[in-house]
Amino acid sequence: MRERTLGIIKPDAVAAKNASKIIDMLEVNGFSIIGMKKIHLTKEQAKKFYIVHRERPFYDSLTTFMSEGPIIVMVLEKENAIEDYRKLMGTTNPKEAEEGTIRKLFGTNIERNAVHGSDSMESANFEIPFFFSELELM
Ligand code: FUP
Repeated sequence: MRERTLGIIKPDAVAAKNASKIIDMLEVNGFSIIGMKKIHLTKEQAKKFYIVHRERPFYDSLTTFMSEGPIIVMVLEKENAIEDYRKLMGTTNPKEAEEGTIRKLFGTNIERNAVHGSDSMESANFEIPFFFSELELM
């Protein structure tokens, strides 16, 4: 089934000028970029985006990191996009990620791990409209 997922190039990867390499990997792997923009989240916006993690010990540090500099948010479309993009990203901790994955190539540690991707249809249905209005995706 053709699906949409939300991808984010995080502040570490944007600052390191790895965004174009990551976008290239997405295109080579068959993802269509339906929407894309560069934004700088406030801490409050980052807290809203990661609200599911509010009870976790890393919530404060994660949301400070996600608001430290600009990010690139993208709606990606392809057959099986959610699962396939998770595979292309690699595990949360870049040190454990498979060779050739985005996090293995561009991540630094479990927090500064270069990219985000929706982990389920339910997450995608929250995350896509968080950043994109219906009009932007027409
Ligand atoms: P993922 O879906 O792979 O992005 O991972 P999670 O949803 O488990 O975590 C969301 C983000 O929280 C990760 F991308 C990085 C951050 N995190 C930490 O900083 N420390 C942790 O121990 C776990 C996650």
